[in-house]
Amino acid sequence: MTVKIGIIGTGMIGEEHARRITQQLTGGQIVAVTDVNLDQARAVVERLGVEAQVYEDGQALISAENVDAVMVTSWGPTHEEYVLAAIKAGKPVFCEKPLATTAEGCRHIIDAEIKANKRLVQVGFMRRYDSGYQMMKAAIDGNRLGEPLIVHAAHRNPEVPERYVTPMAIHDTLIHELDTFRWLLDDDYKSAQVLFPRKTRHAHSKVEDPQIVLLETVKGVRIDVEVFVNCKYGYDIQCDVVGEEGIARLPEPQSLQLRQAGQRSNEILMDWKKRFGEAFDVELQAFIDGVATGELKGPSSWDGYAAAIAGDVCVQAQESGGIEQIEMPERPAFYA
Ligand code: NAI
Ligand code: NAD
Ligand code: ISE
Repeated sequence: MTVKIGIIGTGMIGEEHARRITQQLTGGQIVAVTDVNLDQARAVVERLGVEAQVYEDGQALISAENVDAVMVTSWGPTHEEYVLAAIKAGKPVFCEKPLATTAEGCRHIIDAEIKANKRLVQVGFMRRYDSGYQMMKAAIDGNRLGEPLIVHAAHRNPEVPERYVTPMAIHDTLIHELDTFRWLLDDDYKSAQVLFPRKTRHAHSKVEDPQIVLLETVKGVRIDVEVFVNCKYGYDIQCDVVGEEGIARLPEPQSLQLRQAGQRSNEILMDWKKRFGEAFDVELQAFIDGVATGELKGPSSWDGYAAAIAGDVCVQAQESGGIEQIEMPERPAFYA
């Protein structure tokens, strides 16, 4: 079966995902696209050389008869509306992170999916498909470190645009760590605090940068994450899990070591596209296969909701400066 896919939002990642499905992956075909900027949607269809219809808006695309599955890759604030519409139409939907920009928005999606009585949503938390994180998870689950006690992590981007403001360090950036550590440690969060070190001169006026997020989990693991989105030197994702009997470190992306002109050096990547390229491939192939077999297995709406609850509390902690408690509701049996 070829899964016929419609893409809402043909910006940077929408185009990347469409290219992957068309040129690299198997079993999927882009048959429909839309974007608030219709010229951009047309340009992507042309650049990829696909036979896809350009729809006036997301709602029209979702209702199109030949669209089997939907991918939402538009701006975060638009995700909730499109995911709800796809669920209403009974169509599987891959939604880029965040599932919705608030926990309340995610809750609406959970309620709709439970009402539909079928798992229809996969959230774009691609780090779960990264081979490095998978090796770390296997080491933790195989008890090779003993019980995890501490996590030290960093999420660094070279720079961000003017529209990126202080809370986006949580909703747009830390959201990946918020999902990753729940999955990696098989745990949930209990409290959060955000500290603001001295601000870099490279950050514009509306973003505090860097930030340090301190999290505590239900099992008592302490996590520190440096979010530094104007670090200039590269796109750099770091993670160490300290256990009772050992430490697991996230592998660096493979790169050539050069000895030249009196120096030994390795390239550092400059953006997320290359760093998580293979993870995006595996993630989207899993979505296509899940649609084809009628069984989606990747990160669920519940994972999107859990990350959003913790994210909302981190934003409160940014504002209060204090330690804020994170209350996770009980997981419905539907998401067991
Ligand atoms: P972008 O700004 O390049 O693309 C977004 C596109 O959505 C634009 O073309 C815009 O015109 C379109 N759009 C906005 N509102 C729309 C609407 N209501 N209907 C149709 N189209 C609409 O943004 P980018 O970087 O591609 O990010 C898109 C999403 O992907 C975001 O949710 C972002 O968080 C996520 N993302 C995830 C990454 C990951 O590592 N998983 C990496 C980069 C982005
Ligand atoms: P982008 O700005 O390049 O693209 C967003 C696109 O959405 C634009 O083309 C915009 O015109 C379109 N759009 C906005 N509102 C729309 C609407 N109502 N209907 C249809 N289209 C609409 O952004 P991006 O970098 O591609 O990010 C898009 C999403 O992907 C975001 O949610 C972002 O968080 C996520 N993202 C995830 C990763 C990741 O690592 N998983 C990386 C980048 C972006
Ligand atoms: C972007 O939207 C992503 O999702 C990237 O993975 C992340 O590293 C970056 O900080 C975000 O802006």
